[in-house]
Order: sequence, then C-alpha cells, then structure tokens
Amino acid sequence: MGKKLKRLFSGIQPTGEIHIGNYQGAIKQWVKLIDKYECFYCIVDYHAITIEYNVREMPDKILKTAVCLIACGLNPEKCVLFVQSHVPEHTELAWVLNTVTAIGDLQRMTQFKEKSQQHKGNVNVGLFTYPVLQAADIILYKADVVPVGEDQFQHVELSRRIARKFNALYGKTFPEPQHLSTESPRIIGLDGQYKMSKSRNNYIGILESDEIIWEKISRAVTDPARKTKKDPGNPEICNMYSLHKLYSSREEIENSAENCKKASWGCLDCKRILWKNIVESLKPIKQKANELENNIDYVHNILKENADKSRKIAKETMNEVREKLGILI
Ligand code: AQP
Repeated sequence: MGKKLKRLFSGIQPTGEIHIGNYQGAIKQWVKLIDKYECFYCIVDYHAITIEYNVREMPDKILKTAVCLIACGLNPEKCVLFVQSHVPEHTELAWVLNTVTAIGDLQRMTQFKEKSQQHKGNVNVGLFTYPVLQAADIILYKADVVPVGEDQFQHVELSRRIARKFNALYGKTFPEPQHLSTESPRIIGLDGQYKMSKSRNNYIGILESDEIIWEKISRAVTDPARKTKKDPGNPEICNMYSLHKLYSSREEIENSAENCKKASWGCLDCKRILWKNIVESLKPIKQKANELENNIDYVHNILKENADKSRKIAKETMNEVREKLGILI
C-alpha cells in the first residue's frame, strides 16, 4: 500500500473571469501538486457574495470557474473539485470558529481594509468575517498545506491561529495549515500598480480573445521614464518585463531588456512579443475550455459527485467538533 498523502486545500472565488494572476500565483501550482497531495480545490461561492454581484450571472460564473480550472489542467479524476455551498458544513464550522476568533485579528486583515475601501457602500459583516469562513474551508478537511498567492498568506496565517486556539480550548483536533507559495506569488495588474485582480479590471483573462488581450497589453502601463520611443527605460521597474520573465524565452527576455535600456525598441515592440507568447501559452487552455463548454453536463456532474466526496469528510469533522464542544448529538 502507498504512503498516505498529506492533504491540501485551496479555493478560488467565482467573481469573474480567471486571469493570469490567478493562474501564475495559484492554479499552475495546484496542477503540479495534484500527484503529491490529496487535493481539495473549492469554488468558494459563499465568499463571492460578500461583495455586490449579479444574482442571475452567478450560476454561470460558478460553472465557468470549474471549466477554467479543468482547462488549466486540474484533472477531476485526480483531485476533488467542488463548490463550497454544496457542503453546508463549511458555514457551520465557520460559526463555531467565529467564537474562537478575536475581533482585533480580523481588524488587522489587509484584504478587509482594501475591500472596505473598494466597496465603501457595502462593508458587510461577511466581508469582515471572510477569513473565518476561509479558516473553516481549510481546517474542515484537516488540510496540511494551502497553496495561495501572496495576498492570501495573512489569511492562512490567521487560519493557523484559529486552529491553534480551537485545539487549545477543546483538545487537539486540527493540524495547523501552512501556506505554499509559487515562484510568482504576486502578479501586478496592467495598471502597473495593484495586484492583478478581477474586481480592479486590470487583468488578462485566460479565455479572452487574442484581440482583446492585445488591446489590453498595448494600453498597459510601463516604466514612466519611457515618455517617448527615444527615452531609455529601466526594465526592472516595468511590469511588462516581469510578465516577459514568465512568458518569453531567455533570448527574448534579454533582448527586451537591452533594447529598452538603449531605447532602440519602443514599448509596443516589446509588448508585441509578450502578447504573442501569452496568446500562445493560453491556446491549449482555451481549446480545452471550449470542449468543456460544449459538454457542460459533464462539468455539472463532476461538481455534484465531488461535493458528495467532500461532504463525507466534512460530516466526520463536524461530528468530532460537536463532540469536542459538548454539543448534544
Ligand atoms: N495578482 C495575483 N498574483 C498572484 N496570485 C493571485 N491570486 C489572485 N490574484 C493574484 C491568487 O489566486 C487565488 C484565487 O484568488 P481568488 O479569486 O479567490 O481571490 P482574489 O485573490 O481576491 O482574486 P482577485 O482576482 O483579486 O478577485 P477579486 O477581485 O474578486 O477579489 C488565490 O490563491 C490568490 O492568492
């Protein structure tokens, strides 16, 4: 019999189109880790309702997120890909964890501060306790590791604190989950300022057409020193150069840097190469997504079957939690 694999959990919100920041910061690594861990990948729809959203579009967004994840290489035969709300134990455990989480800890969360600014008209309690639900998502499966982008490190650290506090109060129940980082934990958006993000609309979507991607790249912010084609630039502070490092060949990267420093290329020359490479890398993902969209019942079934698998484990954990809490069973 093979060695028991450690367990992994990670999630993504169905808040819009999956972008290359999600891919480079998280999903690419999720795919690589499938054979090394027992993997649970969750479409966290209850997290997505903490900001304003279009109710009618939500079911399609959830399905499209699943399509994109499978198209990116998450083989549903080898991991458990499911929807958070299909397993009610997530919200049940979140309630319990609310009672062991300090308000001060939640007030320190950078994401809460940023999202409160971004969504000033809708700073709801769900947005505030978002990290508690996230902790519940993770520890419900007693996950050992959580591969996420840099923006989520703080939340995973809080999940550890919450697990530790629960264990201290009620007896050892949960492992303390550790985050796993990728080589590109923070992809900056096309505004050259904020992290690439669905809600900031500064992203390149993995299913966007070649034309739209060119439109976006051609308008993307570069080194401000390059006011005209004749002004030399510093590639190290240009976000296009960071993306080149992820998508272009060594020779293309070196050429871009050199020609930028000497001002022998304009930014559009450099962007054209980047565009060609990004578009090329997305081709197989788009093709697979197209196939899946034509067979959406298959995707639906995967989500349904996997919710059953997740629920089995979730129920066991909740029974244990209730017993530890002294709740009459
Ligand atoms: N720019 C990024 N660089 C690296 N990693 C990123 N991730 C997101 N953006 C970047 C990682 O992708 C995973 C899924 O994220 P999510 O969609 O659940 O939540 P998010 O971080 O809030 O993503 P967005 O695009 O910024 O969504 P909105 O705008 O809706 O809030 C996570 O592991 C995340 O770290």
